Amino acid sequence: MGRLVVVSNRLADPRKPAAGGLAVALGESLQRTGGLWFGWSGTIAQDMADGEGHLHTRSSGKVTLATVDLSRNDYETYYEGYANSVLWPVFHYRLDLADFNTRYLAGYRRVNQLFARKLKALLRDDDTIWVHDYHLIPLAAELRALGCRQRIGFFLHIPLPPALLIAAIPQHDWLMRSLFAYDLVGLQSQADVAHCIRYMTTEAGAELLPGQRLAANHATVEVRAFPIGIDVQEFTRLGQSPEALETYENVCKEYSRRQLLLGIDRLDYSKGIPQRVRAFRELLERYPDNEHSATLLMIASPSRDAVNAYADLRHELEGLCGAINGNFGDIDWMPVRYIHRTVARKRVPGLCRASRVGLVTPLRDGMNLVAKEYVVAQNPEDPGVLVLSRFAGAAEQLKDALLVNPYDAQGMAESIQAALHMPLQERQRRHRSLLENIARFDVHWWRESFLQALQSSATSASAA
Ligand code: ADQ
Repeated sequence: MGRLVVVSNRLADPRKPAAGGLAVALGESLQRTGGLWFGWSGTIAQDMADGEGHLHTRSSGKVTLATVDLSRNDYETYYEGYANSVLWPVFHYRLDLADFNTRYLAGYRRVNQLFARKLKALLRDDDTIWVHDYHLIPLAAELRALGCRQRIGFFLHIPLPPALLIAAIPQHDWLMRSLFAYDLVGLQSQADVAHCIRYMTTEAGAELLPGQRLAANHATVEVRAFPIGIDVQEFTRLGQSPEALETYENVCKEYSRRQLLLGIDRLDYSKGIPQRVRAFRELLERYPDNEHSATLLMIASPSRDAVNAYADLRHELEGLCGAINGNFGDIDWMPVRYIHRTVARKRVPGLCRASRVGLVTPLRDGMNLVAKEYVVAQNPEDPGVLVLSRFAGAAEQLKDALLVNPYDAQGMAESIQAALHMPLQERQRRHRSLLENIARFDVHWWRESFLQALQSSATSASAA
């Protein structure tokens, strides 16, 4: 394999200490091949015309980081608009929250064309290109239109919904057909793959060939599931850091008379946070033995504040938490502790380990890495219990979690009660089995299996 080129909306310097598992894993392949990571700089240039994008390059070890700026209009239409007000809600099954403004599509196409133009100038013939996520679905098609023949793979980090939901997007035909410009399309789960195949065969007139390859318009593309994992060793090391140990001890001391339930997410409507709080209220109502004991610690990091649906969510959550504390709380017991902030990454393992129950209950999620982090952070001798939404991609792998339906407050309350009373032996058995799966299918497995499949994909797009 020649150089690896990674393209994503935002990039992270893989050598910075704050880099997460994904950045580190991609960084390893980039270092090995002297690769290039390309994306948006994060800067909105005030006086720039649309689609101009000044290119910045810098080195981090053997890796080149190349970024472009966006104009304010491009940022609003491509990023806030088409990516986060059309694709994000629809792909998370929320047609009600989608805003199909035609200006957004123009911005999305313009920025994908800008990325293609800027990237093409940096490419070598034997590069392998790996494009990430919903911001850049048509990027390969734009690169092919400029004459690029390199192998190009795509990985979608969010779910792919059923065909009829995709069909609600006014430009779905153009959007989904652009996937045929890739050699390989990677999705998080088998359910997503089934949705993709169904869409392509019913809506795009594609033929399903052996080896999960789809053919249409003289092009073929392979579609496969590559469930993303975490860097188990890195997260275990993080759990031994002074910050993680200090957090663990402080939280254990602070809540020594309580049973702690932890929710940690980006504040996003896909994460099912209000539904989780309602299930917790149901728990307190139905099972009074939890009074003065069960305490829900919810840490939600600020996210996409400028998009309206997110401000509504914030208000709903503040009202719900306030009402529970008012109705159920006592002078010495606040049932819900809601914190609207990002905690330092090194504190996450300590928080997970100190919690008796990990509540990971999204309404829909591509994978959900918090579920895996929670399991890895546990003490194997006395592990906490993972309560996991069956609608997270992770549920396909983590069958020994307590799987719940986040829309069913009563059912969820029953599962939380079961988690709080689960005998030690059962907790240990479930934890062992979950950990085995998470360690086997870690982020390195994910990266290697995707890149190997991309190398061996023999489709028409790069061979034409
Ligand atoms: P996200 O929706 O961002 O990612 P997720 O997989 O849950 O979601 O990962 C979030 C990461 O941020 C975790 O590492 C977690 O520890 C951290 N985090 C979350 N809230 C935090 C907080 N308040 N403070 C500190 N850290 C916090 C998208 C898709 C997912 C998919 C990933 C990876 O939506 O479905 O799993 O990409 O492909």
